Amino acid sequence: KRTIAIYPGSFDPLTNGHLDVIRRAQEIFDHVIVGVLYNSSKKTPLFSPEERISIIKECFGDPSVELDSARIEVETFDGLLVEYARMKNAVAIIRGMRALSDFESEFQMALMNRKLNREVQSVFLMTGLSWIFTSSSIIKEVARYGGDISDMVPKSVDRRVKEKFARTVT
Ligand code: COD
Repeated sequence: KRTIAIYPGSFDPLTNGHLDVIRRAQEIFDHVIVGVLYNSSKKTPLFSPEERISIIKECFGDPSVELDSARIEVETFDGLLVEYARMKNAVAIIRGMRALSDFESEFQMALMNRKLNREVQSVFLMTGLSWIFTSSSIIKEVARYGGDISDMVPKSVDRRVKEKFARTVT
């Protein structure tokens, strides 16, 4: 039986930290579904869900990213994560952990998800040391003011973020 895991997130935009989590998830599960979901606590995204998906797909196609793209799917879902997991027959929800600050909200989310759906387990993968301070929000903040983010994101994300801010008057 194929084991399916969902890696849900905002991915606004994808970072090397996210890619690191996906690589680790591929070592455990047969199939990884990267789900671009809506986080109601995050206002005004930089990229639309469609743009985020096309960015992720573009990165997966790049051989230097070293992912087995045949075993990954990317899609968006508007609704409860646990419903999405049920629909996809996923056995696990993957989340990445950085510093201690991630713990509280992740713990809360995992317990709520367990209450809503007992058939799916939350699995936490620790970040690689290089990505401990990498987050989509810090990347956007740095890029908005012209800072260099090239060592924290895949090449195509660096380009797409630059394009976006070139068009946005700040
Ligand atoms: N290293 C390792 N992991 C990382 C890194 C890094 N540098 N950066 C981010 N991550 C991890 C995050 O910890 C997270 O686990 C994942 O990658 C995705 O991160 P984000 O920031 O893109 O996504 P979030 O945290 O905004 O995603 C939240 C969801 C969209 C999954 C959540 O809001 C949700 O489930 N929404 C659907 C509605 C729902 O079911 N809500 C009830 C939840 S209890």
